Amino acid sequence: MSQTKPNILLIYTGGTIGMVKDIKTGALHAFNFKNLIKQIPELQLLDCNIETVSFENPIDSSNMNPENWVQIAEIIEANYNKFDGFVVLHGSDTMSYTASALSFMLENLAKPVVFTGSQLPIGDLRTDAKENLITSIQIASLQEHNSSVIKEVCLYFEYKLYRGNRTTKINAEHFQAFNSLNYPCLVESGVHLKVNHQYVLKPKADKPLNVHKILDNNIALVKLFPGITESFLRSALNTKNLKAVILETYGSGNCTTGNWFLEILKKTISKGIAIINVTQCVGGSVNMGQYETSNGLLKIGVISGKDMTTESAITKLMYLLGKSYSGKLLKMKFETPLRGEMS
Ligand code: ASN
Repeated sequence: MSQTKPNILLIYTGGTIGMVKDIKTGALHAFNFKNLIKQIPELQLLDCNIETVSFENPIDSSNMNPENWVQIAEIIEANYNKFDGFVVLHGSDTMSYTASALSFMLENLAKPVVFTGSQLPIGDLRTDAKENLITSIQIASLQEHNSSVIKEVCLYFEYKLYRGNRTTKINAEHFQAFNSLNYPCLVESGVHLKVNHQYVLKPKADKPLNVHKILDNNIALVKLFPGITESFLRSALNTKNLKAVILETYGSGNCTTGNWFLEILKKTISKGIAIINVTQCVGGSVNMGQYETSNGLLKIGVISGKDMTTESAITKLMYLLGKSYSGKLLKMKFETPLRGEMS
């Protein structure tokens, strides 16, 4: 057992958790991080040392972008040896994207990186922020045999810790804003913290953290819907500098068998643009070939996103394209689980 208290770094990026209402407009906007800490004197009761660092200009997470992901990764990289765990305060709207991105960017991570936020500001009487923040810090502090219990990028919200790259925001109203339908939760918070050890990633201990900072966002996301037009699809896939497209298909990876549709996709692939199939469903997996309506995709060389979330597929694609993978190598890498993001 470690004799010293774990050191936790709290990274504040913005989000509802630290917002206040503009008296004139009634709209929520980010406010100074120091005020956030003042709101939670309970933090002093935790059995760990907490240091904080904040984005110079905290943002609503709808303004998050890959440069901000690099910013978060660099804060973790610069402080990796000094701290035992990291808690990232982030708006809930795009938290699943950021958590997924960071999971790919932080290779050989052997310490917890816990994303959390809230649905109501921390100063609100009925806030969910305090529980989310306090338990996230406790989870990031969990140690066993002198090493962190959680060694991956995860997301804590409303009594559950999930693998970050398995989550999706499912509700803008409920305190349970996230879900992870294709992977069980890692920790449940009740009277005790129940760690589901069998589901936690166990990375090889001897490799140093390797931070990947090049992300290529020359990608597109196309969600299929009955009635999608040829002209829309054609123009979307003709986007300048496009390197890969994520197609959100129906059910287990199905789409129309219309000739025009498969012809456009075939032509796109022949130009060296990769096409990835993920499902619109929040749970379950793409299984090309199970139905006639997905057989065509399989034949023309569409890549399977299997049971990945769209958030994870987008960020994994940016990460792999950032390594300049293309063709068969991109397909092979994409279809291989890298950080527990697919089954
Ligand atoms: N718009 C907010 C954000 O994502 C929503 C939230 O944090 N609950 O920054």
